[in-house]
Amino acid sequence: MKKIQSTCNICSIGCNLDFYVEDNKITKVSPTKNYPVNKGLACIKGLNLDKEQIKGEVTKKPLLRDESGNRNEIEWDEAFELFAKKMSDIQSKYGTESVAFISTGQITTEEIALLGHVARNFMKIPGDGNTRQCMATSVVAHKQSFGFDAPPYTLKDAELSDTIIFIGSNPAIAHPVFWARVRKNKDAKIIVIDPRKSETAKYADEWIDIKPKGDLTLLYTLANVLIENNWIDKEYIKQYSEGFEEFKNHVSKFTPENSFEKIGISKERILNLAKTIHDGKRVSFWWTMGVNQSYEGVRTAQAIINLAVMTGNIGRPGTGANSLTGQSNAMGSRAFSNTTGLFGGGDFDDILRRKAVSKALEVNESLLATKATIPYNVIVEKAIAGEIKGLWVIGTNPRHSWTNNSEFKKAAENLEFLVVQDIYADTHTSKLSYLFLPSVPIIKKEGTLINLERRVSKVNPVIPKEEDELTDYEIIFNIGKALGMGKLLDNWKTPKDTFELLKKCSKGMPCDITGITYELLEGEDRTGSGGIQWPFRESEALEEDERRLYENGEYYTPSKKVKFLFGDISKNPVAQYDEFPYILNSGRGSVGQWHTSIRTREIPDKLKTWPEKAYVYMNPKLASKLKINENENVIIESINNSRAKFDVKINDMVKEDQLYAPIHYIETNSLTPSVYDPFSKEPSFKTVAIKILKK
Ligand SMILES: Nc1nc2c(c(=O)[nH]1)N[C@H]1C(S)=C(S)[C@@H](COP(=O)(O)OP(=O)(O)OC[C@H]3O[C@@H](n4cnc5c(=O)[nH]c(N)nc54)[C@H](O)[C@@H]3O)O[C@H]1N2
Ligand SMILES: Nc1nc2c(c(=O)[nH]1)N[C@H]1C(S)=C(S)[C@@H](COP(=O)(O)OP(=O)(O)OC[C@H]3O[C@@H](n4cnc5c(=O)[nH]c(N)nc54)[C@H](O)[C@@H]3O)O[C@H]1N2
Ligand code: SF4
Ligand SMILES: [Mo]
Repeated sequence: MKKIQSTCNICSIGCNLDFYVEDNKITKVSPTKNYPVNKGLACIKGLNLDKEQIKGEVTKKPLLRDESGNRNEIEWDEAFELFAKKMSDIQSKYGTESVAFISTGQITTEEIALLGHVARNFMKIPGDGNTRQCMATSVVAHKQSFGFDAPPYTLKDAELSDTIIFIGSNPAIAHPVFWARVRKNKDAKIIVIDPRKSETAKYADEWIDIKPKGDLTLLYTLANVLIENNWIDKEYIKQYSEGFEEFKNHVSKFTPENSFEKIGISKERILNLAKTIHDGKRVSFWWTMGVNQSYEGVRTAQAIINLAVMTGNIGRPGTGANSLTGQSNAMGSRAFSNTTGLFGGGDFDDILRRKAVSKALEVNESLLATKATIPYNVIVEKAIAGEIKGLWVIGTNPRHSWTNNSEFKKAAENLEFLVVQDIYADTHTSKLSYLFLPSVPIIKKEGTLINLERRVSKVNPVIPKEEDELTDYEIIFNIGKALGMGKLLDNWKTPKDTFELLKKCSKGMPCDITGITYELLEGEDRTGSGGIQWPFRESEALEEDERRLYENGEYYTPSKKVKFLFGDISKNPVAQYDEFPYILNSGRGSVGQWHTSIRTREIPDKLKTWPEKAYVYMNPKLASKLKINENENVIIESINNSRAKFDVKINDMVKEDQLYAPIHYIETNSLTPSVYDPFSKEPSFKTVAIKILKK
């Protein structure tokens, strides 16, 4: 029996798992004991990675739709030729940018980068990722405030904090292994800011039951109270930040008294919370989708950064303004996808970076993409308008997960050529495809993933591929060949080749990985096989398993100072009013459920604890007012004018005027709006006005 260590590619924690293999079959999966991230822990999803693909439609050869609408297997070579011909024909007929892709944070960094090379450099097409629905807000907030998309923390900071504040974050469900580490820190005070009494809020010392989207007002009010009481770190502000005076002036109008209506938190509780932050010696702030998925997400994330900076809670053990990522490789896609920045970071019009990247890739500068992509929402809008005619979807299921999801259906139906590349042929999106390209799952792949604390870790093939099976890497490579890339693929033959190219691209950047090699990551010694956080430069020695950024107070802005950024409070474009009197909130349902429920199928039935059908949580008082019984099926209509049916689960985790719908059912996103943050273009999924109709 062989033991092979590899990285879980489901959530952003990036646990390592030991796979025991006999006769090319996985006999057992257990969490790697000495891996610094999970230290012998794992969740139900990772532990069932061996059950991949038991349920659901799987093919080894591509599927092509015929005139009567049936899908038939074709040979791989035929599929690559067809892809190249169709996409090139569309581009010559309607223009280069009439073709686009939508990718994912759930494949390896090498695959993401090769896609960036083939599609963005060579095809010159726009392409975005599902990370737009998720991390775009943090990315923009980091870039503007810190000067680079570089989250400050290492996971150990949660163990070292004396005060831990979660804002719009439910790690008990969404980041279970991290949550287990948080809970080990018995001395810390845990505060949860969430309109809903989430599983995390239930456990916390204090639940700040804020009104939905009251966060920006609350954070500005807290900043004002801290300033007025002189509970700030003047020395840190002076030495390491800029824009504080303007910020101070801006927040001076946010008093506990006049904020009450917007946030529903009393003056006493606000003062208490400010005092708790002041009293804490090591305060860490952690935010996730309750912040990012908002029409004012970027400014809210920056308000969290401002609080950490002004109280000196950044760059020290146990502190930080820390954005938790969701998918296994969102961080890889952020640094190396060639969609919103060059490989390794830097704007497309940055002359020096263009030179460095073209040199690293050994290509002419004119090959590099010349501008950032149009965002996801614009790709969908352009497909609906008929300006985009060809779309390549990889490792994501937008027919289910995109906001106002019938818009994606409209887009798909309007396309001349929809290609879907997934490990399952029967996702809602795969089923819409004209050409379906099957890829193998992570257990048959090689490459790297980057977790939420910037840790690069190795994915190793656990069992071999069978005949006709291809990895995403091989599929994308062969598409490049069929498109006629020729010599432009010479340096990209294997994932390892690509990793070496990315290292060169990252040289001198904040995400420098020049010191990392596959060999080091695979090494038996503790350091390398524990994954390595970026930055890790050539000839650097790895002394610590856990490293945080900004310890010397230097940031990546031109002045090296962190910026105080802020803005006015906006009105929720889809706020509740008489006709739509309730709010629909949405997010994760349970530890075992994953997004669009495709991979949730991999968990054995006996372990499934969640309902089959779409449901909402409703407060007992509202249920009694509307005379709705447990498990009654109701129709919910949203401000979109869309309707969907949900079973009602009566539960006091939600307030009387709010419902909560897990995202794992396609119904939920039929109700969410086409509303976005103005800077990040991330959908404002979480707060939409609805009404409830009894059947
Ligand atoms: N089991 C499981 N784990 C997952 C995932 C999964 O699908 N299943 N998905 C992964 C991914 S990609 C991501 S991005 C993460 C997401 O991780 P989280 O963001 O932690 O999860 P969510 O449930 O989306 O939302 C978190 C909380 O935001 C709250 N919220 C809603 N509106 C507001 C508001 O206006 N203000 C505040 N303060 N809070 C609000 C919700 O009530 C919810 O409790 O999870 C990752 N982990
Ligand atoms: N209302 C509402 N909507 C939301 C959210 C919310 O909080 N509220 N959260 C949003 C967030 S944060 C996210 S990240 C998105 C997630 O939304 P999606 O990305 O659409 O969700 P998944 O179900 O993870 O889809 C991933 C797909 O990739 C496939 N896949 C897995 N491994 C591989 C592989 O190795 N190769 C290939 N080619 N395919 C693979 C899976 O089979 C699956 O079909 O949903 C967003 N939608
Ligand atoms: S916590 Fe995340 S990375 Fe760890 S086993 Fe579960 S899904 Fe995989
Ligand atoms: Mo996400």
